[in-house]
Amino acid sequence: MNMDQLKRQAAARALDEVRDGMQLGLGTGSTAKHFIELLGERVAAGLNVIGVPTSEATRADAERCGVPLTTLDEIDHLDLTVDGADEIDPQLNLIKGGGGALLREKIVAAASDRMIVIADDTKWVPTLGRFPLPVEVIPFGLGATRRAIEKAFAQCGVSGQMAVRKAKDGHVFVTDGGHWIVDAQLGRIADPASLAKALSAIPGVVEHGLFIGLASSAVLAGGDGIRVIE
Ligand code: ABF
Repeated sequence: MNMDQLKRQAAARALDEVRDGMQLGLGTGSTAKHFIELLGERVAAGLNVIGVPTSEATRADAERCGVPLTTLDEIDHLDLTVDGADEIDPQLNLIKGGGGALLREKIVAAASDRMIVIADDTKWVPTLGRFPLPVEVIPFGLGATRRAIEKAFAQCGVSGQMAVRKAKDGHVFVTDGGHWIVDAQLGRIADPASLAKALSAIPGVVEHGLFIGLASSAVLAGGDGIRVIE
């Protein structure tokens, strides 16, 4: 089974948790896209759900698949969010944001009663940090923000190269919110909760890709089958 088939398997398993009438957070990325496609098939067959997309890309996918959409201004909570991740540790802490949608992903996950992470099992790691940590920043005063980020890293016992993310065309990558992303190669984050807190305290940091205590379960698809971690 190839990687794409594994992602679809994880998405299908998460779909089992969806009930009629649910208000859903719709994640971003290739695994979440499988979920949206499968959800669209169920909607076409009569399932009544409504979703909040975590990116403009996901909004387009959901519209194409016929999944009805709403916003967090129109509804007061979400029952379930299903989203991918770049890394998942045994405490279900995550690194997200490789796709650049971390801000909306975190707002949606935090507004949700439950969050299921879907992924192929290569995303499962003993310790977060091999994947570069995305930090979404305001372009104004970036030099000062970078220095503050470095200080936060030092306080939390990590260090590594930082680079402003570029889009495929070579220009600076701009998020759906109009911000930039700095990716930090940290290698190993021994205390992700402390680092998350330190980064959140920096004025020029809009959000960061550490999702601490937000995921309720993870569905990991691998060669040996599906593993659900709670
Ligand atoms: C989003 O998409 C992310 O936060 C993460 O960066 C990425 C995972 O993508 P994929 O499912 O394509 O590996 O969920």
